[in-house]
Formats: sequence, structure tokens, C-alpha cells
Amino acid sequence: PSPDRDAVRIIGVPMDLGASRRGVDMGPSAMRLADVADVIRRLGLSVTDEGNVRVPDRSEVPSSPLGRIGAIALVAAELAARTANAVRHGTCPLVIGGDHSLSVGSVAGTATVLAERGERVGLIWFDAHADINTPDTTLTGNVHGMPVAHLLGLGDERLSRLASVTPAVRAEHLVYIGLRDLDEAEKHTIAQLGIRAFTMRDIDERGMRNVMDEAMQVVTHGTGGVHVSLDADFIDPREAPGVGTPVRGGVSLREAHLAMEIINDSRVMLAMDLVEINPILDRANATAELATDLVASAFGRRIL
Ligand code: 6HN
Ligand code: MN
Ligand code: MN
Ligand code: MN
Repeated sequence: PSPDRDAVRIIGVPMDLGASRRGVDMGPSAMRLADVADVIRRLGLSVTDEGNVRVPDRSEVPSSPLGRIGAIALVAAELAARTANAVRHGTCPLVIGGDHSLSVGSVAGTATVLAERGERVGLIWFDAHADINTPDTTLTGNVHGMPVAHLLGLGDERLSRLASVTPAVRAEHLVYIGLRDLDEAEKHTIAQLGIRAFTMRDIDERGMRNVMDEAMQVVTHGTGGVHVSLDADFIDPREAPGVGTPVRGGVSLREAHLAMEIINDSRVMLAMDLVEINPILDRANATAELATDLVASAFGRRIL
């Protein structure tokens, strides 16, 4: 598949309803301050900033984490429609978050358009976490720890039925890269479903190039294109401190760039999420600036 990636549509999702720690709702502002639209434009792409999806204030929704599923599902449905619209028009949505629960919507949107073409979506999940809890297995109640389970058709139907196909993503079309902090139930689910998961150990032992080559094979085999979901906590917190849930021992700046460069080389990316940036925990705006640089690599920036 060779999507037309000359045009990018930025969609902001200033939501932190899926997290317990506040602050990732400011991620879209931080990315705009880092000039993400202009940075992509300078690569020769045409960029439209569609503004933000409307997100209710915390004061308007239930205070328990699981009680917020209804509100998150409404935001995700709106995001799914906007993501699908962009993909359908041959443009690449760049969804900037916001907590990772938003990806139940963005990935559902990409999956819906591919289903219209009789195809399935491949999904690369760059994250320290597997985000594969359900309301039954979660230890925290936080919905940002659950989007992958719902994309696979598990969990609460308000979140698992946002695409025109269920599941939105098949387990064999998903890969994880960067894992280093999983709950016991999550390890069990990954093993049971046979999901291809590249942990930090795999990256340390085999190198990012080999990991990415194998990952790209998994997500392109039998799919019509790839959705890339990047949680900023994939990167080591020494370089990216401004994230919702930092975990030591993440990938270096160079490894993250190489992964994005390989994605660009493959020409299969249909949509991208950049989530979990928390300006409150950041050093100045370093994490959003780093994330903007990674986005540039994913959209074709070259050193030479
Ligand atoms: N994220 N496994 C933990 C939980 O609450 O279920 C952490 C989730 C982190 C979510 O980083 O997007
Ligand atoms: Mn995540
Ligand atoms: Mn994470
Ligand atoms: Mn195809």
C-alpha cells in the first residue's frame, strides 16, 4: 500500500480523563508550542491543524476512573469519525494527546476506513506499558491502561465497538515495542493471544534495526496499512521527563529516531498518535520538542 502522505491533518485531544495524574490534557498545547505543524510543513508536506476534539471538563464527569468510561467513549467516537475522515481523504491524521485512552478512537477510525476497502489495520504500539487491561483486570481503574484490550474487542462495549469492524485490530496484526512495565494479568493476556511483543530486553539484545524489521513484517502482513501509536513514555525519562507515567530504562533518543525513520522508509503509515505528554512534569518544553522531532522523522526528515 502507498498512502498519499503529502497532506497531514493535526487533531488535538486535550483529554486526561483516562489517567489519574493530571496534566496530559495540556499535551496538544505543548506540541503546538513546539511548532509541530511548521516542522512538518518544512518537510514539504501540506499541513492543516484541525484544532481540538471537544473534551468535557473533569467537573462534568464522574470522579471514579471507571465512571469516566462513558465520557471517554464519546470523545473517542468523535475522534474516530475525524480520523476516519482524514484517512478516507488520503491524508494522514496526526493525533496529539492527551492520555492514551484516546487511541481506542483514533485506531477505530483507521480500522473503519480500511474495512470499507475490505482490509485490516496493522498497529504498532510504542510504549513502556501494554495498555491491555480491561475493567475486570485493572489494578488502577485508569482507562489509559486499557485501549489495546478494547481495540482487540475485549472489555467494555462502549469502548470496544467504535469501529465498523469488531475487533478493530486482530491480535496477529499488532506489535508492541519498548515494553518494560506490565501487570501480571497483562502478561497473561499477551501470552494467551500470542501477541508479538518486543520488550526493552529485545531492543538491548537485538538492536532497534532488527526489532523494527520484524515488527514491520508483522504489521504489514495481511493488512492494508499501519497505524502508529506512540506513547511518549516509550522514550527514557532522562530524555523525555514530561510524560504521564515515566518508567526508567526506556529507549534512547537515537533509537526512537531510527524507529521513526524505518517507519517512514516503509511508506505504510496511515495515521499516527503522539500521546501522554505531560508539560507539568517537563523541563521547559523539552518532551514536546523531542516528540516533534520524532514526528518529523516519521514524516520523512532526513539528516542528509
Ligand atoms: N499509559 N498498567 C498500568 C495501569 O494503570 O493499568 C499503567 C498504564 C499506563 C498507561 O502509559 O498509557
Ligand atoms: Mn500508553
Ligand atoms: Mn505508557
Ligand atoms: Mn492492500
